[in-house]
Amino acid sequence: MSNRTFTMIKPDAFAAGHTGSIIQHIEAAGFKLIAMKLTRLSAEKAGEFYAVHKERPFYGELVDFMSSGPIVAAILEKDNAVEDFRKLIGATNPANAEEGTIRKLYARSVGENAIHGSDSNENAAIEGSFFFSAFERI
Ligand code: 3AN
Repeated sequence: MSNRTFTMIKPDAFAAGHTGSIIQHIEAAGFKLIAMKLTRLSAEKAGEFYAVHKERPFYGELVDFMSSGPIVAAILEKDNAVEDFRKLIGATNPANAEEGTIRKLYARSVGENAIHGSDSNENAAIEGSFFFSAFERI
């Protein structure tokens, strides 16, 4: 899955009505949609998704936020997908994100930062499988 990555439009960006603009931005950058769904994480599922951050001080806050409202989950395809998508979304803290990145445009804070992008090919595969079965991918 080295040409694929996984993304979520987070509850803040969905609630603010930025879903369409963000998808447009992603497609304009050359990413193809392989799977996509509008869904909502329970606190339990959000905790499972972010289990790697369990020991971090912001874990509880992160789980509460990610289960606070609907999200859009998607698998994206492009050459060098993981790295190119991380560049497209910008730094975790929007205050440090470069101009034109999705987080610079739409994120409010380091906690409520609009969008997720997998940080490795391995995690892209794990995260994609967390949300989508083989039948849900084109
Ligand atoms: P990224 O999403 O850029 O890969 P990670 O993996 O370090 O960043 O963090 C995962 C998520 O945890 C972030 N997207 C953000 O929502 C949240 N997070 C990270 N750092 C903090 C922090 N210092 N305070 C609150 N939330 C944070």
